[in-house]
Amino acid sequence: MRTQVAIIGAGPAGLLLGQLLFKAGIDNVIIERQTGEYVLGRIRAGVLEQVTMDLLARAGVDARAKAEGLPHEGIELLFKGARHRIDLLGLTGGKQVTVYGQTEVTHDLMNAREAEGLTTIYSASQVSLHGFDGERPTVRYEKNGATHEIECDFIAGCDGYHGVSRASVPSGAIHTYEKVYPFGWLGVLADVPPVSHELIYANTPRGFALCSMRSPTRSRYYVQVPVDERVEDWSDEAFWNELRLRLDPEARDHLVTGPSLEKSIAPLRSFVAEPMRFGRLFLAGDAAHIVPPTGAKGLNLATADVGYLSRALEVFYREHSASALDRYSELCLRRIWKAERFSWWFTSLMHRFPDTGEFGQKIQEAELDYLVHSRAASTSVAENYVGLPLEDF
Ligand code: RFL
Ligand code: PHB
Repeated sequence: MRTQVAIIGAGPAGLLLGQLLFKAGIDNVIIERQTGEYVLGRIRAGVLEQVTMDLLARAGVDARAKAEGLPHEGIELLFKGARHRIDLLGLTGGKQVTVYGQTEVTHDLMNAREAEGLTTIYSASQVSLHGFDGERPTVRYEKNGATHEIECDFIAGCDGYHGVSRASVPSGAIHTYEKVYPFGWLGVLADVPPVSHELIYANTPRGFALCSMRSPTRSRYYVQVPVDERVEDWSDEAFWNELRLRLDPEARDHLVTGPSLEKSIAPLRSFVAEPMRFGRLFLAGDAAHIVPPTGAKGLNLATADVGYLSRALEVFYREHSASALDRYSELCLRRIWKAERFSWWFTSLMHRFPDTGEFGQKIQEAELDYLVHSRAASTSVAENYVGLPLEDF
């Protein structure tokens, strides 16, 4: 088989890239290790920046996100037992975010791809990348006992943190930066109405908590837990009890509990691989960088990367110029490092670390108190939370 762009991974980065390239008339094939059902079963991000909504619109897959997504004009910060609102809309001159689950984004992209009859190879094993340091890269994989090969012009490595793309780069050509946090998030999805109409990020002496949602009848809640905690040791009742202890009195009264539809623990990590390009292999999304989820940036960074990559490939095929491809890594990384900084800072401010102690708790509360009462500090949080603008090539 031959295509212009071979895309490794059918997560949001790979699927959105496929759709953006298709709209630009660029032929592409997606190779995914898992089944489509498995990909859809992963409960992950929930907050979309306007930049992501605009990219979904460019790809022609924003209809349901616009109709069913919940526009959020603010977020609430809870500390010392009281909630304080950050007015995203007012502080950013009209910007907001949309609450719409990653599962739904993936679903919409998969449906659009199927409707256009584009090729996605699911359940591909032993995926390997070859020749990307030259002009004729190839991707090999096994399926149903046979080995297949795809010839292409470019490979897009959209296969997440544990994928094969980054691992295929010679170690001397790549530099990685990493910070691992000594805690994780225990998350529960449940068909109960959200405790509040806006997201609540809570700093408490018992640790961080987050109240989020997927719809007016489906809630997503998280509590910070030690990194070695086992999900089997958390009954639904134990989760709801711990969450309740981290809320303010009003939210505690309003909290509706119910059986969990999903329960899992996600470790927290900051990670960046530089550069994001090796010859004709381009990394995008979690394959190149990870943020702790506190800033709601993981999915949004992945979509921004493929926004840049699709534009650069369009320039290549339309103008026979590699100038935009040559700037891809630099342009992505400038924005990525700012999101890394924001996610690290917000995580540090909101969580209890092993050495936080009484002094550290007081310092966090003082910073939060300053933040919600200073227009300058609140504006900085709001600007970063709604997402920084994309640059032009
Ligand atoms: P994905 O979604 O990981 O998709 C990568 C795809 O590549 C496939 N793959 C391979 N395919 C072929 N060959 C191989 N050798 C392959 N190896 C892997 C995988 O099966 C998968 O389908 O990366 P992408 O597209 O870059 O998207 C990034 C987002 O998924 C990610 O940034 C966010 O979901 C991060 N994240 C969260 N972000 C938030 O903003 N809020 C959250 O609450 C939140 N929760 C999470 C998360 C990430 C998690 N991970 C990575 C384990 C919770 C978890 C558990
Ligand atoms: C979610 O709804 O899963 C979610 C929302 C905001 C975050 C992280 C996760 O910062």
